[in-house]
Amino acid sequence: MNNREMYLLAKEKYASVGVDTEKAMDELADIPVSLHCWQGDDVHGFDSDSPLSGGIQTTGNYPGAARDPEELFADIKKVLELTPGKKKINVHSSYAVFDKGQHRNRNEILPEDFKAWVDFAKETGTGLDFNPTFFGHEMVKDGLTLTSPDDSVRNFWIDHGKASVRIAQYFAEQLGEPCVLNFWIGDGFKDIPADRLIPRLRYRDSLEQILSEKYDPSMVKPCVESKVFGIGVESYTAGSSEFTLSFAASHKGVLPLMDNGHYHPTEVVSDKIPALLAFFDEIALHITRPVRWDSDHVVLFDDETKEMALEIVRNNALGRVYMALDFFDASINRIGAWTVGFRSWQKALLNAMLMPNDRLKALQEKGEFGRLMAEREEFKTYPFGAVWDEYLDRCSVRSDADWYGDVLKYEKEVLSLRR
Ligand SMILES: [Mn+2]
Repeated sequence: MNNREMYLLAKEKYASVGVDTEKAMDELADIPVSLHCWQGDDVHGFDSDSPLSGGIQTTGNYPGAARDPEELFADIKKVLELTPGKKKINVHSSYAVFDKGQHRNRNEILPEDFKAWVDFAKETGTGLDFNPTFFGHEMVKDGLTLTSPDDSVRNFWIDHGKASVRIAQYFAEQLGEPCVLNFWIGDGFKDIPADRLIPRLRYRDSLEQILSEKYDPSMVKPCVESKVFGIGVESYTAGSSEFTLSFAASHKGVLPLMDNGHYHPTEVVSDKIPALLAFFDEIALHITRPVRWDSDHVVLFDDETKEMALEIVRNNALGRVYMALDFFDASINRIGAWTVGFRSWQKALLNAMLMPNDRLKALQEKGEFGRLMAEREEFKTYPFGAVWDEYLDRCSVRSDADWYGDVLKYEKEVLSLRR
């Protein structure tokens, strides 16, 4: 039986419980998901030789990492080929593409330093999101940026933030779609602080100064991303969950961004999504896979990933949640890592759309919990795979399990030549 025949049977099976597979595929193909540029080169970027800081770390030294913009663009194109659905590219400011012989420090970067990304987005039909880069730079002093007691340090980073607002505005204008502008800093302390409040007050003031820069709030979506701890900042993180959530709640138009690697290992972001939807018009996510800590493993089609997608889909919040991937694995082929992660989130969204969510919600409302459990277990084994394959076929993306053969071919012909 071919994919099409399998799909037609699956379509009927789903229709029998009130699920419209055609509607699900149409809807999924139209929802942008942001693909992070930093999986391709282990978060190195192009603007600085400083080692990573801010408590994040890549592990592994698989050959073939992109070394310059041309290589990174080529690699991203390969990923676009192997993944279904609508995409944006998530760019960090450390990925500025300067003209030959040109260099600008992060406090002075200009929209034109990102024109290559705009051209790339136009060429590939993708959108763009933006992130100021508050790490991996010599002006990170004692691990601090926007919370630094040293005014020259703090002002440098405030200027970086303002420059980033202007770049996000430029992206949105050029591409005619909203640009998510995410603020994350790794500021914190290795050991027990003597004052937990002062750095947070400085962080708050820094963000307020940055966001006083002019932008169109319908097109630029500033977010604040929290974190629980990082390597070397185990005792205190200024931008904790309570800090960023309170900042977003008290500053109109600012969105909270939850990265599901940035919480204690027993907390789940799936449960936090509806909690925030009860208060915020829009929220943002970084989708990753934490293994015991913020390890940024490749996203899989696992239970928590499915549950996060379900919370968005069954609450009709696809138009309210900005979704971006955030992981970096340097121990395996990076194109494969990117592709598996992107496909996994697409699978999770499709899976959520194929659940008879209204029927299950009604059982909960009626208190029929035994039946709810029984039915949910049955739907888990419905022919999801047949719809997934049909979706890939319609998106002109390889639906056979050997798509990894394309990755290996690219490794042999392109990546292995990078030495
Ligand atoms: Mn993140």
